[in-house]
Amino acid sequence: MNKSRLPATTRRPARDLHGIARSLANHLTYTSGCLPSFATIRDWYEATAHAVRDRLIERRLSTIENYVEKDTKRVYYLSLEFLIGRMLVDSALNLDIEEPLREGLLELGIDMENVVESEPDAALGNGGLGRLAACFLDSMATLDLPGMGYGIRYEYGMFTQHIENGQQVEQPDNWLRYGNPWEFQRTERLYPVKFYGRLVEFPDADGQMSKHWIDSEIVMAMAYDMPVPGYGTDTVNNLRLWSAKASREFNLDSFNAGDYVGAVEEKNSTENLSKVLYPNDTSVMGRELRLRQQYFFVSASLQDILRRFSREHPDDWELLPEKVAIQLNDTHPAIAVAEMMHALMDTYHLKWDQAWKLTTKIFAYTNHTLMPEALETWPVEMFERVLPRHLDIIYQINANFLNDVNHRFPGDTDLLRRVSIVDEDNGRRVRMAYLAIVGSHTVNGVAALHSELLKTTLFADFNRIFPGRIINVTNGITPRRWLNQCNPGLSKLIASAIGDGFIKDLAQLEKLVPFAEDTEFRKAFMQVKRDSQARLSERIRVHQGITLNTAMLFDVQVKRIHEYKRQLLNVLHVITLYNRIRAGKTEGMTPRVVIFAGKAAPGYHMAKLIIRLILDVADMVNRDPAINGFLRVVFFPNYDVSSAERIFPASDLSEQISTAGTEASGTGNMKMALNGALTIGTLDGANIEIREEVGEENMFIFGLTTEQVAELRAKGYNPWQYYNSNPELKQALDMIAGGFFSVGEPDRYKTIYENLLWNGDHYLLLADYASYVATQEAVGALYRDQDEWARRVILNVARMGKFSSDRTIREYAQKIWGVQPVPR
Ligand code: 26Q
Repeated sequence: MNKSRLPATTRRPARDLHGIARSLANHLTYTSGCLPSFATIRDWYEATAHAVRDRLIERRLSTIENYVEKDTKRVYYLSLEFLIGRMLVDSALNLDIEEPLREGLLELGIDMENVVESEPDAALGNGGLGRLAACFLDSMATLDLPGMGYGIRYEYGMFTQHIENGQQVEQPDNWLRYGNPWEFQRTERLYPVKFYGRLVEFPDADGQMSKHWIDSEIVMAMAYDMPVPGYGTDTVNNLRLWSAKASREFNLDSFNAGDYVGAVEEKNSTENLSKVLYPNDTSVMGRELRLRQQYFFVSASLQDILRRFSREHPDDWELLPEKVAIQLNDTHPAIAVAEMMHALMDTYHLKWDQAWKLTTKIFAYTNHTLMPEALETWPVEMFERVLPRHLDIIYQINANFLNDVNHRFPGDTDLLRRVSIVDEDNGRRVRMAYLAIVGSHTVNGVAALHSELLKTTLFADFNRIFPGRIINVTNGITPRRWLNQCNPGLSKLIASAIGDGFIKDLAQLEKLVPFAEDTEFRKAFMQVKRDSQARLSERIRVHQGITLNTAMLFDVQVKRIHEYKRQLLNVLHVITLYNRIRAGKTEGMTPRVVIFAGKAAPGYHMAKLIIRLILDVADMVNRDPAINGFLRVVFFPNYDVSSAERIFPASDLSEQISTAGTEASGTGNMKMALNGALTIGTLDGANIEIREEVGEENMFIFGLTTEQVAELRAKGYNPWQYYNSNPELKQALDMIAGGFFSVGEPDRYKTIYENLLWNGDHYLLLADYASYVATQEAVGALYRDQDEWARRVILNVARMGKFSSDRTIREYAQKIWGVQPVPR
């Protein structure tokens, strides 16, 4: 390896106020090309981002140098989603230049707040899974781990949500419209990715028969790099996103044939590959373009990984698993198992057995859902057309696997049928989760309950076949973005009590426990909360014309809209409060504002109908002065990372009310508790572990447990029984069904009513209703004792240390990847 040192003339750009102010002015002139007097806020954003970026580059280069020099094992996190949000403040804080930046801008007459708000929110993800990937990148860099993310540079991220006529309307998210100052285009990092064509078999030079994939179409993958700075360290890792470019040869064919327009059209259709992020939508599952996106980024990433490895360790393939660990973020990149075999055998000419041994030492797979309808499968017919070589490899993997199983469990033909990677019962489909399990050394769930359920239900057969392969690594969140950055007031208050070590070592929050007994500290804490609520309220007043009062309890449910998450149960509670207020039963009632936010997948009709109902109920409640002293309802549109950063610090009550056994982990639950909310929740996902940490007396748990859910379903659940025996529940449901909230269109919510009563109420809302409403009363009662409320909130914050993604990433590093920190 010839070492490529930084040129001696390279100087670290200054980080003091003076140096930064100069840098801002320079970039305004030489990068944005404009005079201060004519500069728009976007010009200032561009100049500011470049000033920060300059201070990342040198660290990025020395990080690369460090990894190469020490010949370290690398971790590659393959994910179709990285929900990174805005980068400016995050980078500035991680580099410790936020203050001089703010001052420098002020000297130039610019309020940094406005600059920050003009950055588009990079929404290259749907929700929890994508945000988890972004938190993991932050933690890997902060822990000096040689980790790298690989994904797609979608031209359009998650759609933006608008509310028109009381309904969700989707608009494309053209986040790259004005360019992206954080990315580095790598025009030389270009790989061909093949699609379609056919397989033929003929002998190689050495006379061995081998498979050849011919007549394929080629799309080029071009790399774009985004720096990922760690906090309080010089490490800057990399997120490499692939963009599709039409290949030159491919165009030439058509040009030569004289079809100019056709050639350009074709170019367009290939470049469509990286055009848009798919929403998490069962109705679009099985789309060919999605399979092609998956293969596109997997193939480019593996080519890149293997090129890096073979450059550093020519021909030493046995070393591969000691230098490379690859994490599959759900099954979305699971085709990587077959692609690794394809690359090792067809490009690097390894034999099957050696290639397979290496492959299964490299991959690990994280599962994020138990819901059978969310598991990815592809029709064999489509697979064969798009990726003929890979289907062939999968058949061989499956044959070897089933053969092993048959030897170990002789005669159990039903077992073979159940675990086959190719599902032969539902019109022949490739089961990507099974491919991922068979091709990985470790499979993990994302919370203790979830991993347990994987072992006993969804993957029980595999747990028997591969004992010990399935483990748990509970999710976490990065305290940099989700405390220090989004809640500077709270962060400073905590630091004034225990120092600022918690930002890098969240377990230190434990030192706050004694402060829960300190009246002054409680007051200061609640004042910080009020300030955040005032900030959020101002936003809501300006954009929605709804005025809030920070003395109210801020009751918050923000997350994707999904039936299993039970936003409808929350609505039933809201309607119940409404009815009590109308009936004058307000004695002892705590005024509250119920805030919802979340996107519904465009093809998920029930989810969209739920949004519509929330908006209709909100309208009725907010308009009525007799009601709105006690109750207000807000639907905050276009929930994204940036709005989450505003909402979490303002929340008093965190709604985590999924049917037990359905939410794999949840991470919003962690974000709200860390920002000083108490949780009302079921014993589901990570709620269980949060309760273990904060103590059951400091959390509001209600509803059926996973076991009780199973029992109730087994004995035959009858929603009518709850309807008929609970007058408040009956009244609320009858109002929905009777058009009370949809005057002029009484049938608008008929399907909701039907689902809950006639179609079996799959998520058991009615069964949990009474317990939920009673628990909400206890919440309201406690809130009236502000001092005691504050005490419990502080205890919650103090005991959230476990849920730092730093802890999560340390566990991945030890239990799965076998990598160690590589500080400079
Ligand atoms: C599938 C097929 C076609 C198109 C899109 C998809 C798709 C996209 C995104 C399927 C699923 C997702 C995202 C799932 C997700 O966010 N799951 C959440 O992951 C979190 C992190 O582990 C958990 O905390 C949540 O409980 C889980 O719901």
